[in-house]
Amino acid sequence: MDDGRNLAGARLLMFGPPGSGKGTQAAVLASRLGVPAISTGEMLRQAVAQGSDLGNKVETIMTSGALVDDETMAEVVRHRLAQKDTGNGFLLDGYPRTKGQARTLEQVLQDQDVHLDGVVFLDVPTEELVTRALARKRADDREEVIRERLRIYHSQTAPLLGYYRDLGLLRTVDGHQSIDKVTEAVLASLAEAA
Ligand code: B4P
Repeated sequence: MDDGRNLAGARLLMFGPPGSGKGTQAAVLASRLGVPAISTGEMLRQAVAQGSDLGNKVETIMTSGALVDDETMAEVVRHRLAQKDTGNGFLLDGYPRTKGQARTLEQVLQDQDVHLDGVVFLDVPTEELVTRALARKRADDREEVIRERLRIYHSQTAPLLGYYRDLGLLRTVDGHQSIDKVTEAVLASLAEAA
């Protein structure tokens, strides 16, 4: 089984519907690959917890299940990807979520003269997503909010799958198995493509 060593320095995206395990896998994979895990959801939740200007701006939006606007997210991501620790690869989780965000990311990477190495899509059936999110009990994990996040995912985020498929970057992994098995499947799919 691949231990991820040949993927050191990779620039990867974790892609999938809310509750598919992007954050869970990003944390495990980042430590296996020796790159930072960058979760836009986590960064926003931290901003809310700190009561910063950004946090105050996004709190209500997040609790409703809506997406934070592209301009705000561009600022957050541009700033984060300019940090030194991303120089030797990163695992971006939860960004991009719209076509505008995908264009921003492309521009940011182009400005740094680097490119993405892979986009991992975690495929999980909808009812399992709802079950997982309800079990998680985060502030935005009420059933009607979860369903709204799923609706937005299908209308605004899922279309990006075709975009990354056309670029030859998409690796689809069955996310409906144990956390360890998903990790191994992700590493295997990336190693196959490397
Ligand atoms: P996120 O933090 O990205 O939240 P998510 O998509 O709901 O969760 P994720 O897929 O990471 O699931 P997790 O690993 O936790 O976004 C939250 C909000 O922030 C958004 O709704 C939006 O408002 C805002 N936001 C973030 N990024 C944005 C952007 N780019 N643009 C605009 N707005 C943005 O896993 C879910 C649960 O399942 C966990 O409890 C986990 O333990 C469990 N689990 C994971 N893998 C499992 C497995 N294999 N089997 C069983 N359970 C599993």
